[in-house]
Amino acid sequence: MKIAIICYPTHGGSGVVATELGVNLAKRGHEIHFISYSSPFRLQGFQQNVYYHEVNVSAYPLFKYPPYDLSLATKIIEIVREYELDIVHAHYAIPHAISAYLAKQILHGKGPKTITTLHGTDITLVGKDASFYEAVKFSIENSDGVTAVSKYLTDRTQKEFSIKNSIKTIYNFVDTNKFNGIVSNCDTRQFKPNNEKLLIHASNFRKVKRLTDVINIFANVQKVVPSRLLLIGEGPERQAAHDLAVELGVHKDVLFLGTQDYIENLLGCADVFLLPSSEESFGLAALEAMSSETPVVGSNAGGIPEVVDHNINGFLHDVGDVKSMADSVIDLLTNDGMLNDFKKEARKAAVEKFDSHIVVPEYEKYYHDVLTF
Ligand code: GMT
Repeated sequence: MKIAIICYPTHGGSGVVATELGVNLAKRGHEIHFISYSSPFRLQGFQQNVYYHEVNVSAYPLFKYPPYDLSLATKIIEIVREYELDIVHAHYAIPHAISAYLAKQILHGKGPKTITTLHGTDITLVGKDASFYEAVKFSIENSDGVTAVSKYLTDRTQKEFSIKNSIKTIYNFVDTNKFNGIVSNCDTRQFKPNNEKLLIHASNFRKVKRLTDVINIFANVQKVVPSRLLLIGEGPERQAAHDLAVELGVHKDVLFLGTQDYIENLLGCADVFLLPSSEESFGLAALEAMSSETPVVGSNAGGIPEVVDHNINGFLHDVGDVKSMADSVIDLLTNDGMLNDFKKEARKAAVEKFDSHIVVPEYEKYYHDVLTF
């Protein structure tokens, strides 16, 4: 098949999933055309069967807000005409699904089928906003196929947007060969000079990630277990997290590593991954940690319980229950047998349920179903 993948190029989960999907489909012989405003960060080096097309947005002074969605629709039309695509797959509804719909209308419905994958905040936070709601609902109802990354997100979309067409749940996935927990190129001595235990968190540091809970959990753990905390990412809550770490006197053991392109080289260094989010459709970073043999302690919000099995490969507590989360981390870090069991179970779940070899063919099959419908 010839497939266009529309995505954000940044470090967020939706862009990661879209890029990994395209790369995996290309390896399986499909022709993949990424369309975005810059090259997706996980698209490194030349890849057979992969093309990248950049959307250029006009900066005419009249535009206070340059209309990216129109430029994207125009680019989709160009690529459809030039390469005779079968499928345009939009990742994240806003504005990608709307641009795909517009392109299809301009092509008089004769173009490729359009598929939208919902990733989370396009429904639960941004999409719910009154300024987007109707457009998101319309774009979902007018896609030829719609997928969501967890059952939770499927149900929530159907309920909150009163969507009548079916939404297929296709879980996010991980390359378990790449995220394999082998950390030979990870200088653990820099992170734990006195052989401390290591906690890790990776996100975009937005409010929804509850970064200050991460610091509070760590401060509680540190009272009992000599440990350090690695923070990967950048975002609006960074300063608040730093200030809290100073206030609690743990800042010397909190390492802000900034945004990292090769997170697989870090996740396996840690003993526990923290994910106390107030909202999470899936939690891709948690899955990448599990694949790296790092169990997860976090909240039971949204789709996280579909990824992390409480008391088997991690521990999940109510949002904001920092005390229970810290107690669970302490249990793991003070019981080597338990920690090893949880590490093995985390890896097993990633390999058996969420490996790219299992999930990517589900997308392939879904494409066939939509094309033959
Ligand atoms: O978590 C974010 O804020 C980034 C966001 C994105 O769209 O890039 O992540 C969402 O999509 C990921 C990939 O499907 C999911 O694993 C995340 O759980 C989801 N984030 C939220 O629902 C908050």
